[in-house]
Amino acid sequence: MKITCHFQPDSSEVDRWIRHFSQLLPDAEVTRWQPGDAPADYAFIWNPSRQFITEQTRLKAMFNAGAGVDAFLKLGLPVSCPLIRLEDAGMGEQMSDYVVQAALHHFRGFDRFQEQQQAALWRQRAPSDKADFPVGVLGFGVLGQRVARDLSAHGFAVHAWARSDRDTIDGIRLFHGEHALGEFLAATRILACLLPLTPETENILNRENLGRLRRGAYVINVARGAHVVDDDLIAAIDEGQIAGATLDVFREEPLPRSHPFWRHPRVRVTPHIAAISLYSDSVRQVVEKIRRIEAGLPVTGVVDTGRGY
Ligand code: NDP
Ligand code: OXD
Repeated sequence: MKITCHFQPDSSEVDRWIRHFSQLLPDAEVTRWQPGDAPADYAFIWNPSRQFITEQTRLKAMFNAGAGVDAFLKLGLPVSCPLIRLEDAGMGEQMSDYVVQAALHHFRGFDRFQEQQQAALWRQRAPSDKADFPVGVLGFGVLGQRVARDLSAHGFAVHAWARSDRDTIDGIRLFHGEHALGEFLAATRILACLLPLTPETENILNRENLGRLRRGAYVINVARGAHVVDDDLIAAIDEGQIAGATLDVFREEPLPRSHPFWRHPRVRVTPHIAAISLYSDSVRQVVEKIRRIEAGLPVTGVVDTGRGY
């Protein structure tokens, strides 16, 4: 079996992925793709080049080295075999830690305590009630569900928004579809975005939708930068409609040094680290799926390219 690995931009990371694949599949030939290479059976990719797609015509599947496939689909390349994304693979726990800390940070008023420390000001605050801070999770997929459950376990009242109709799960009220977005937002005081980036979800955190949240709501975006209209978010924070934001993802990454998010006192910025693809967990998942495909069994995580996730 031949597995080819191709990342753009090319990086030394590829060697580490190759080592992990070789450990789990010692009989497989695992290589870094070079133009003109013979066809492989499987590909492990991030942002592949057009030449790669044109040349690798005999793939049984392409595995995306992350959960989100927006970067791949944006390339507009023809896809003639299943495109399979990572499902959790160790990202769920990281994502949950990130969102729970951001929600608690806001709920417990730690931003204010940080400001007080800068002024050497000792001032206690009466505790808030979690019942007054309902959390809305945009996207109730692999990661959204994990985050929603863990927020709920921390005592928050949690509701979520997805595309397809489902009942309440584990006490989490579910809204679905465009028509229910307004009701979902109106019920939300802390918003966590875990949507895939698709034509329907791009710019979803715009002036209108931010204005539909409860006044003083807090925004956590760990999905993709293009979900947020940056100027609208800054305006909503400056007007007091939004209390602040924790942002892990941006339209342009790295976030340009001149971007106002860096210096805004109510915005916390992290460099796209909410959930990192872990070598061993990811490769174990991919190898398990390769074994299933070889055995003629179905696999999960196959991207619906028409739907965009
Ligand atoms: P999933 O595909 O499992 O879940 C996507 C969820 O979004 C589903 O519940 C889906 O609804 C919902 N959804 C999609 N389109 C719409 C729509 N138009 N309206 C309402 N709901 C919609 O994705 P994951 O949970 O695995 O990952 C989510 C995203 O997180 C990734 O796409 C990626 O962008 C981001 N990510 C960020 C990382 C980081 O480090 N910052 C790390 C990993 C991922 P339904 O259930 O009905 O299909
Ligand atoms: C992903 C990411 O999509 O790291 O996996 O953003």
